[in-house]
Amino acid sequence: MHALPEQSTALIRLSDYRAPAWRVETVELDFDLGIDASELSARLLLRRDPSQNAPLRLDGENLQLLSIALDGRQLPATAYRYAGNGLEVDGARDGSVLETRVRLRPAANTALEGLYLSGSREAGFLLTQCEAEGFRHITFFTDRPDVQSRYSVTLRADRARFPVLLAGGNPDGSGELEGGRHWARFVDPHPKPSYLFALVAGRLEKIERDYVTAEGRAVQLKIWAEADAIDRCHYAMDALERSMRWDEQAYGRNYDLDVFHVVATHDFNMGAMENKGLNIFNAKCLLADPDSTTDDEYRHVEAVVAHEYFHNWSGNRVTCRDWFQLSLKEGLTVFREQSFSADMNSAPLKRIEDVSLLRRAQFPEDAGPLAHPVRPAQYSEINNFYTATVYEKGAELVRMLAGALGKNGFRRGMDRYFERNDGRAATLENFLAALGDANGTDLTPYLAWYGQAGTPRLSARGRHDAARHEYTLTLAQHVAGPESRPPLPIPVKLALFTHHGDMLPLHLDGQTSKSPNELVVALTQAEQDFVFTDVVTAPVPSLLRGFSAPVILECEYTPDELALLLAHDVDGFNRWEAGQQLAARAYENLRDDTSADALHAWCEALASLFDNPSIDDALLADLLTPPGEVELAERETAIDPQRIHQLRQDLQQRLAERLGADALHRRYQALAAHTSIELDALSQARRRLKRRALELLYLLDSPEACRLAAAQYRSAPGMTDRLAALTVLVRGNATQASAALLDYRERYADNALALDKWFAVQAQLPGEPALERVLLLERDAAFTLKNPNRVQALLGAFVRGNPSGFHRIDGAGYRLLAERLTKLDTLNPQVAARLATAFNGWQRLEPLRREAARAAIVELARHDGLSRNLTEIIGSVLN
Ligand code: 0A1
Ligand code: ZN
Repeated sequence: MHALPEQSTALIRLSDYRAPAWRVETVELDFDLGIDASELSARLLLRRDPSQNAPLRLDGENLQLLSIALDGRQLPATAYRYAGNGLEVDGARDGSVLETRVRLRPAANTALEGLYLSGSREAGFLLTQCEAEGFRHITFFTDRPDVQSRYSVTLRADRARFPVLLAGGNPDGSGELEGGRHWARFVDPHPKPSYLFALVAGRLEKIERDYVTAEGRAVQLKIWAEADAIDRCHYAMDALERSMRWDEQAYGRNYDLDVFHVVATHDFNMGAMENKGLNIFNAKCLLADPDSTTDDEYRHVEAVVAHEYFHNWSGNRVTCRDWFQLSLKEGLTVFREQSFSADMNSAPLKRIEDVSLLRRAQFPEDAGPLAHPVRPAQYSEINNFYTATVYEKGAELVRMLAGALGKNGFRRGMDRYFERNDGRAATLENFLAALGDANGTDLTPYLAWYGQAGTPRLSARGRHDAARHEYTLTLAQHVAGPESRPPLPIPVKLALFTHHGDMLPLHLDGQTSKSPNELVVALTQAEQDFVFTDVVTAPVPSLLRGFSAPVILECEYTPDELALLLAHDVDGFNRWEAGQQLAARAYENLRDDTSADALHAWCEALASLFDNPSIDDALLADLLTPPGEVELAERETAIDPQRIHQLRQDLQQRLAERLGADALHRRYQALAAHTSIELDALSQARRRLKRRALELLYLLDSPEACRLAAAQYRSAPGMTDRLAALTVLVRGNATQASAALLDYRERYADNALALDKWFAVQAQLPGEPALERVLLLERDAAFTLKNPNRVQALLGAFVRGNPSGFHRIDGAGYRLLAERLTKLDTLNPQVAARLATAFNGWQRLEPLRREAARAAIVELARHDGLSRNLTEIIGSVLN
């Protein structure tokens, strides 16, 4: 019997949470694997909550039910009902055993949720993706994270076609079967929720390493990939080992199985997945080699490997009670991953990267119709809530808690959290309680952060009393929304500078600070004064150092004050931040045609930093980069993305003029003399600044910059330099661009990840020509809507990474997106829904574009049969 998928758009509410009426104590799964059809027998030992009198109801979607038995007896059709997305069974008791057999169709599964085929029918392999609700596409189950069960899994398959058989847990035997088939069994000693189940079967190669945990457990680390990719797994193996050691040292967390598998696939909806003992990675987050991977991508691989590994404790050993608590594992794990990356690389650069991402991805989300709290109160489709808010803002909230407790206090709190909740499904309240209890403090005021959407604004005003030598800092907070909201606790890390750029010792009543020049004040009310004594002359405050809270700071600095901080702040992040604020003001000078005081101050400050040998090359590259187009748009009301692009170009041109073609040229040549492909910080920094110098030079002398770029393209020792050169040529519409593109297309014809970059670079052609190029590229033999990475590379780069190209005034960009979404949605609803979020913010466009966008979205919404995923996004966006 086939059940039709039910496209219910009913809302699931946090306030409706009930403990499960039925649990599954043990699960035995027995798979007969095949590409077109796989069959699965499941044996569930059921436990009933005696306080609830509910009939047995299990989740199940798109399952072809072959047989069903309860306590050893086949059930007649009258004893169960399978309709829509659930199976109801009569007569089940506490301790009953339910046995079902179902047939699955992996090769026909284009949604990449449940059991599916990666790659071709002939050469590809089978794998599963279960978070959040994929397990119900595999078998009937209580598919919710607060049901934790012990799994034994047996896989059977043809040995020649599926030589490698993997599932989570420890190996528990394997052997031959008749007819060229074989089997392997896995037992996971740790009870787990169904979303952490995984299997992989096919032709895969591996690299291995032995690892001994701090507690003395011998673990085999195995990374698996298809034959053509296995040589690109060594960097991930090193990153994995670093992550494991770091988690032992930083959090005292050890790995807890005998084997740890990691598998790379080219067909994956997200970045990677932390399945217990069997992590599965989108190849773009795992594979790396100098010829096809940029420096930024290397760091990303390291971060994602760490993220998935860290989930073994923050997510797997302690999981979420329900999906509203998603940030409990995601925000926490992103924070842990960020701390790890900061330790492995440069901490200030990492902070700049993270805050840039927050502003580019999360602030716009929080400012538009898709805004939701870090802990949403309701959803229709949970897959739509793997958002920048849950991940990135969630990490910022953990960072504030960690800051409030201090290094040792936070570690104490985390120890308490793991100890109390190990093996359990927890809530954000449990998290705050553990952190607070271990430190004798009440952190519940922070819950307010989890419950409200929107980016708070923090306004700061300083007043100096020359007679009393007092400096009063008035801080106030404001969030758009219901007036009755309680104030949030906002930690503001600050320092005071003299006009000579020296830090002042701080004297604030009742506050002690470890460092005499820096302290954290906590704003807990709507408005508060902080009075500093012994301040002889009016200081320049450096506020929110290290971005101590995820807010928008409003402070009336003069351009000279920002320039002072840009020149002297010792906090690398705040130095950059002062530069960003100043650049935004310089941008406004150009936009509004007002006095060029900020523009002048920005250019002068950067010109002197450009000649300052004590500044790290990578930081300098970041300082020389103004806020991106998306961030600049956030400051406007009637957004014209093409004008923003042009103004930002003008702004950079002014900077380039101030630095001068000769100086840029010299700096470029000096950096180009280093040709190492090493990944050490210095080499990466040089490549970054070299790229920036070339981009700025292009704005002054495009023929010369294109000549240098073409030469750099040809002689590049690695992908960072090659892609940087290609980007300059393509964006600059250089005559050398087509030869370089042709060369690249051929060179990487068999390297999907490198080819993705070829699509993305062209999709980001500025302005009107981008759309034509996208249409052309869609006809390339390598383009397909079936592969999420390829869709992301072409359509994603166009609609999200290219505002001036996508937001055409004739609305053609919007119509293209709407049209492609209807096709994509029939193949892969998750990917379609994510792409559709590019419509977010259309209400703030200038009137012509606004109307064109609205018309395209309304037309899209009229389509019949859209998925629940896409329906929810369109519905919210139109609101
Ligand atoms: N938990 C993963 C993210 C993830 C979520 C959903 C997926 O399939 C729809 C896949 C991965 C992480 O945070 O890494
Ligand atoms: Zn995660």
